[in-house]
Amino acid sequence: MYKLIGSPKTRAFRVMWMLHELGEAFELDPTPPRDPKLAAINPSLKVPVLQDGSDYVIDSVAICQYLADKHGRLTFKAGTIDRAHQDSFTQFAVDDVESCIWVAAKHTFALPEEYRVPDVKRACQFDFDRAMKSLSARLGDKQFVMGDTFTVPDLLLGHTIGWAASMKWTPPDGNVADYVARVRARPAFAAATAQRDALK
Ligand SMILES: N[C@@H](CCC(=O)N[C@@H](CS)C(=O)NCC(=O)O)C(=O)O
Repeated sequence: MYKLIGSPKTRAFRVMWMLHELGEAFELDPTPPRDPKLAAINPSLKVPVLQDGSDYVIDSVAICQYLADKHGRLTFKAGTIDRAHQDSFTQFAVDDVESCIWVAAKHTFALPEEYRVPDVKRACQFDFDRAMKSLSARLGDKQFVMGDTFTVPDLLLGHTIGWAASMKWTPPDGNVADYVARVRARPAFAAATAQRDALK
């Protein structure tokens, strides 16, 4: 059975959601970020970490893609043009969407206080709004970024754009807002949310 290490209030939530999508059993170890016990597994002391047998995989995106590949679901096959487009959306989720949210979050609470520059958040919001316009154009009237098939980048975008709402950043009414609502209405998202909230 898999073991997921990381408080579900963190990016570990993505992996929980993924495991629920796949219907895979897992043990949850809600270790918080920067816990010294992480040092032996991840020198950056970040979560999540997935334990698979005697192996540990770090980074939520790598873990989600690994699980999708291993179980042959929520992904196109490596080496196909569809996979190239899918991976392009994954990179977009990380580079264009997550990076501005994470930088803003760091300058709100994560960095030591003396390193926080509050004005950075305005620039991050500008970047986020730009990413939402780009996503709107790339998504068009498709159900999911790759068409009718829900894949790894949909999970990452659904999680990350939802996270942005905690800073009151939301996509304008339209195809992206509808897409995010659609993705977050999935039963596996509800199951992961219930599991997270039960730990509060
Ligand atoms: N790219 C990594 C980022 C992991 C990450 O930054 N996790 C946060 C919690 S969501 C963390 O552990 N932060 C501790 C720190 O930045 O020191 C991933 O997606 O897993």
